[in-house]
Amino acid sequence: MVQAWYMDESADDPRLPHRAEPSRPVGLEQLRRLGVLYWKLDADKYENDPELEKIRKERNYSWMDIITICKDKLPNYEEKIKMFYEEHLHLDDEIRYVLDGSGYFDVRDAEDQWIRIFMEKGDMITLPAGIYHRFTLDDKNYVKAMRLFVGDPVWTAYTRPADHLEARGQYVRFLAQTA
Ligand code: KMT
Ligand code: NI
Repeated sequence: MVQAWYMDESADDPRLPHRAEPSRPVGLEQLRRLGVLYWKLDADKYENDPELEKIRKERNYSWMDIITICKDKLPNYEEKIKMFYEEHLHLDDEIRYVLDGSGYFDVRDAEDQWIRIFMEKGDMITLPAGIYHRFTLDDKNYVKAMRLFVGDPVWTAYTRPADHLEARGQYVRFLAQTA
């Protein structure tokens, strides 16, 4: 199942796990209350997978591409890695399906604490519009992921603070409702 936990406060290398001690694991239900959706799929079948097709159809994830994040394959690697790890939000859902390798998505909970979600081959996630989040590779420095989108992709990231945006206001109201 999903591997997620509250982070420690250490300013050490972000690519380390940063598990709080004593450990505070986070489950699917807690993620769901933050609007974060998670699926486990068979990534070996991603090119022809009825389960993936069902999710895409039900949630209108019509657009997709595949990104490989590693030093030798991603243009402007250092700059992009830095941007991914800056706390930000988007006006639309961020949907990722890890096909190979691994990394961490960090999301803020309702009390503004960081939850770290370990994403490896077969893990698919949707981060809701308006949630503050960030991404980092782990110590293996490699991930290949499908990026999905409802309609035509908009990649604009709004660095925190972005509380004036309507997408943020909507998300904060969603949090209050599910609390
Ligand atoms: C993003 O927007 O943070 C990315 O696309 C990088 C992570 S993809 C596993
Ligand atoms: Ni993002």
